[in-house]
Amino acid sequence: MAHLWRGVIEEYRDRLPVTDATPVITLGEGGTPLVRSGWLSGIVRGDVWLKVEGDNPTGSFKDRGMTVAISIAAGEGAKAVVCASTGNTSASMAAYAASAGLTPIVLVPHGKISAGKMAQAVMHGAEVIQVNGNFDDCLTMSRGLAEHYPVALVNSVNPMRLQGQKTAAFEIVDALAATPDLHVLPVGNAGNISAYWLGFKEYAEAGVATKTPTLWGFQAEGAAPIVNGAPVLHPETIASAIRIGNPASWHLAVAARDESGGRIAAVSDAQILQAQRDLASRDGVFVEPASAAGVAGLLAAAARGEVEPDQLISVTVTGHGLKDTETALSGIDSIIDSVIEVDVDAAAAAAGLA
Ligand code: AN7
Repeated sequence: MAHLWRGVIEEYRDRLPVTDATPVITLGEGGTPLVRSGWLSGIVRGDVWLKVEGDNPTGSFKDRGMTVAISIAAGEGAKAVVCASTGNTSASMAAYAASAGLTPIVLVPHGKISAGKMAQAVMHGAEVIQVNGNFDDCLTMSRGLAEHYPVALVNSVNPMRLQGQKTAAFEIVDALAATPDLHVLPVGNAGNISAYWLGFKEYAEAGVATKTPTLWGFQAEGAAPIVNGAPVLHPETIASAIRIGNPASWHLAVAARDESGGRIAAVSDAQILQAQRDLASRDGVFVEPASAAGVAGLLAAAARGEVEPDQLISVTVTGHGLKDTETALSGIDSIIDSVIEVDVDAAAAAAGLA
């Protein structure tokens, strides 16, 4: 039976703050694959599923929130939209703004955005403003712009973003026809963990889900304000998407952690890069570094014997590996294995077949 996935607003309209008058700005986001990870399942002696959010239209989970935020902004007559970003929010906002005919204005930390994400914002027609500061400075500025100038703010402090992003939790429960015991994901500005908690709670309260999962969030060691219990003035990590020192949804994330009986912990850049390589080479799922933080955290917990066996576990991998090929390849000694002449036997020898 033919079925066209209609994007998260139409698929979950009755659970989203839209009306019949809201123009639906969609690129077909959501409906992303849930891929079983055999090696992770083996390591934790449970059943581990990856929610592959890099398969969204602009390559990250941000599209779920952006379809709702941009639709609402367009419906309210906005002409321009603004966000601060480590790269994915700006790529997503620029695409949805282009589709809606709005002017996208992007504030990013100078020199700290991957080339792929920058290309997306530029190609979608954004006014890209590089700021000599970090993400947190950009967010302060973007709030200031929205307060004093005719431009709508679509960072995740806009509650419409979390409303859209909660649909990922719905999809996991719908696809598994069960509620995970544990859900794991990266944490940066802390909107997504807050949104998942909204979604899981809503499904449980509506009786669609039988329970809520425990939530485990992972920050990068050099950008772990929630773990440290204090803002990080100069956050540093190779996972540029989560290089954030003062998350906007800090309190919501802590509430999600505590209400779910979960944890927010830190992983090192080395653990992140190893998890990224393992996901790519063992599961065939290529994610960007930040996206591997959840898997890195799950592995670290398993190594300490902290993962109970026989659990149903979902792990969100948040963005596509093609977003940042430079970082992915930075840890690889040589990306060219061999250069040969046009000769089958030489190819066989180079490939180790002969
Ligand atoms: C791939 O784009 O904050 O904890 O400005 O791009 O909801 O912030 C990106 C965040 C995880 C963290 N994985 O999610 C931005 C931005 C990827 C990301 C996160 C981000 P939140």
